[in-house]
Amino acid sequence: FLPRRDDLGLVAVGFSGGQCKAGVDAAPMALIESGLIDQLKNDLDFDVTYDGQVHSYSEMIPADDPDHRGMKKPRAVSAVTKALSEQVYEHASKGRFVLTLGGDHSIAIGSIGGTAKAIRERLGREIAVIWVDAHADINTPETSDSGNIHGMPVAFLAGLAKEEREDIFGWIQDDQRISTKKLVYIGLRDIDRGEKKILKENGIRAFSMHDIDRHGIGRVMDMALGWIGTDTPIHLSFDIDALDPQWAPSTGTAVRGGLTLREGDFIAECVAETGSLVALDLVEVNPALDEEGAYETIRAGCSIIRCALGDTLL
Ligand code: 6HN
Ligand code: MN
Ligand code: MN
Ligand code: MN
Repeated sequence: FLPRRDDLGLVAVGFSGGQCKAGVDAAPMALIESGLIDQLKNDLDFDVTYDGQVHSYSEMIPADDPDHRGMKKPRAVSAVTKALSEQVYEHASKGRFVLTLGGDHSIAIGSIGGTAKAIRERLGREIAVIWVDAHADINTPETSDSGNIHGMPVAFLAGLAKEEREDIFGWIQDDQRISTKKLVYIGLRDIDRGEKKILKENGIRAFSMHDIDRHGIGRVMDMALGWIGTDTPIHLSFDIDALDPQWAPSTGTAVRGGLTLREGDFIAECVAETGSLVALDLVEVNPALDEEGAYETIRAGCSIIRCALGDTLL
């Protein structure tokens, strides 16, 4: 069921509306300017299908976008993720591996929605999602303290949050949704009260930094991949703030006590080893924050992408 080993669709999304800090929209260009596409083509031998654009989908964003159920910029995030889901679907339904460069983490509504639908149609299979992050991003509009939608994508994808209005995520259909049973978190260390309750009530498998300290990253990856099971198509959504700020300082919601650079790469390598990875998001790099650290943060992002694509495996 795997995408052809050498065929990769790249989608660059310069969107920051899921949170309040400017600059995260500049990440795709920064990653590309650091040489990412050449690495994919020359070092990893991929055929890269890329339209050469960083999409902001600004033409889709309504001028008037008042808060709704406490959500900030709900129509903007909804319109952007809908357009992105169609682009990702296009690539995935043609059998391409899809790499989405964010942007803040709200864009995963589009990238994962598009992958889930394409894999269902093409293979009749439900995807698993590995969410690597300091945060669980599973707030509903009602449990969120911030109203920032980058803290909610998993709730919308899993159907824990729903909205009737077509212009505010009402477009999300069942075939774009994911199962909480096939969702695994790695790296958590800053979870809101309401999110803890949601994780518990839904029996969601989560490996926090505490679990990584206790068992080591090797055992944690065995357990995480064991939970998903073999032969399940995997979408890996990697928030750069999973890494410790020592390695990735340029991000909007940095939390100390995170993964080392090697642990981040190791997670990506283990997922690559399964041979089941169908799509990858790299999100929340913000080169405008901690500017001295931006180069290191971008380098860490590129490294994770290469590792997830099997570059470092023998
Ligand atoms: N991210 N839990 C906090 C919130 O605002 O809901 C932080 C979310 C961070 C989201 O890092 O992708
Ligand atoms: Mn996140
Ligand atoms: Mn995060
Ligand atoms: Mn918090």
